[in-house]
Amino acid sequence: TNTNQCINLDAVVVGAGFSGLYMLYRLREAGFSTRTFEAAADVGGVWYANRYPGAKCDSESIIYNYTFSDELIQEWTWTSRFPEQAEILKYLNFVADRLDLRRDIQFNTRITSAHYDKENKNWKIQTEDGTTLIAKYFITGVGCLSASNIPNFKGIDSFEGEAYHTGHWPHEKVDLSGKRVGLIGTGSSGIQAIPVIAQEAGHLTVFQRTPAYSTPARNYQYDPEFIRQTKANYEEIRQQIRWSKMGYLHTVVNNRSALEDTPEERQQEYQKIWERGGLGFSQTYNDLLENGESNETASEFIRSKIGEIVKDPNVAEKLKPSYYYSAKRPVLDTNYYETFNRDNVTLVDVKAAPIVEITPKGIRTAEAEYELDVIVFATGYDAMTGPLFKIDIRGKDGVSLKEKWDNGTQTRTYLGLANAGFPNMFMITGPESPSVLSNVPVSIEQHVEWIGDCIEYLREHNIETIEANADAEEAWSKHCRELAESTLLTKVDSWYTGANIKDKPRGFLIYVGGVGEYRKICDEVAAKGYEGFSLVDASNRMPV
Ligand code: NA7
Repeated sequence: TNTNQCINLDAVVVGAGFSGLYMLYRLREAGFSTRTFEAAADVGGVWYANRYPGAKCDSESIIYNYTFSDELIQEWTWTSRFPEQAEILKYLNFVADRLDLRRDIQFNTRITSAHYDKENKNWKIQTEDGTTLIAKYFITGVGCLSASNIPNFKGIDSFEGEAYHTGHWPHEKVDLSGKRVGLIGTGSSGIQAIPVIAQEAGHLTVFQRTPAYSTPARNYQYDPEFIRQTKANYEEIRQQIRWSKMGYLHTVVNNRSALEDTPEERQQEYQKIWERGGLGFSQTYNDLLENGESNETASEFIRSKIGEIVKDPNVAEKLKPSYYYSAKRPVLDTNYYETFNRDNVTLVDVKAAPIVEITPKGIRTAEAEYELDVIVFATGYDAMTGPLFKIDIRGKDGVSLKEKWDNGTQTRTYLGLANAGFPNMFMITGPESPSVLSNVPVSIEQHVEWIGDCIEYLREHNIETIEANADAEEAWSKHCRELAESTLLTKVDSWYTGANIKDKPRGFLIYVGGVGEYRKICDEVAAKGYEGFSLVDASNRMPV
């Protein structure tokens, strides 16, 4: 092992997913000695880990990639509208090879702590295998949905069959044929997995606590002519997504309230999007996320579709959600509701009769016991703060990020990028940035480029440390909370609010003002010489 080894670097990056790969490239190209550390055995981040049956992305392929390099755009060709996990992982491997990134990535290496050393103005970072890294900059690319959540069910360790969380699916194929499979959770992961597992399993029992609003993905193979045009016009696509509301193409279809249309007109609009497929549904009207009455028109449309598809009226009723559409993460599916018409699929409502315990033989609810060979936990993630809290990050006063944020009750960041008290540390897709309320690669690119430009600026101006000011941080957090409060997103329990994790404080850790607006704000901060930050040079002076 590497015990006691000490390595000096300009920058340490955590994670080799979309964020860490580009951050490494960006800094290395600018001449900074940089190393990326990855706990897994290879590149890919969440796309390395999420190998459950049916795993795919809800963003369209042609915009679910890096846009900074025309070579990468021209040399890579997506096969279908919505990319499957294996294809995204292949893409990230292609990027790692094409940009020759692997030589600066250390795999199978978890970063356990990062402590700022006030005397030496650098970060002392420990790996699990005992190596100490000394770096001027510490940058996290740990993702927002990478710390998995398995509820602490009574008896969970007593189960004698196989058990898997969707986010830690084995690499070798799991044989489910003929088996009695129980799946807990009906978020995006569960809803993607259910139709695929149902085809293989002997019997599938779905344990649903809260039904989701799911709409058809309508995946299809790309036509070569479409790909040719996309590549030829990519610069236009790039500009469009960078300045859009959510990092998607053509986000708002109708720039008007749902209530301005007649019921018949609304029905037509919703039907159009239902047939087109994809996430566009929440953008049919511009007030679905602000106005409860408008929202109800979309919610009711989807409920009526569930009623049409699912043959057993009792099952259909259980599958119909009652909260605001899109206030929880909207889901895309392929044959999800249809799957409940199969003879080998049973829906169990665990809101009505909660799971009491896991037994050696299966799952026992308040009403019945279900004997199972396999349990699939599609139970989600400790989002946003969870991945950061897995590392013991301590700032200049020895206070940990977890303490500073008072375990999440006082999460405060500046621009979702930086923290007062934590000099020379940056977070890619940190709390209070657009992150998961956007097509994430677009948000990642913006953060990486902003951080890269900032570090270059510091070098040019001989600046030793950059640190967010407490008042700027306070103002940013307040702004984020106010924006979120003006929407329906804070009115429903979800992983956006932290309500899915037992004892996690409720908050709203995403900037909802939009990707384009956010980019503008970040650019202005930089143009004003990093307004809201304190920059200190080597002789401890604030430069003029
Ligand atoms: P989600 O969306 O958080 O879904 C988790 C599901 O698991 C959800 O239906 C939960 O019900 C359910 N759950 C969690 N704990 C329990 C317990 N204790 N009992 C019963 N059911 C439970 O995670 P996903 O992995 O599907 O998706 C995460 C994101 O990754 C996704 O949105 C994309 O952005 C990518 P609940 O709704 O909490 O009642």
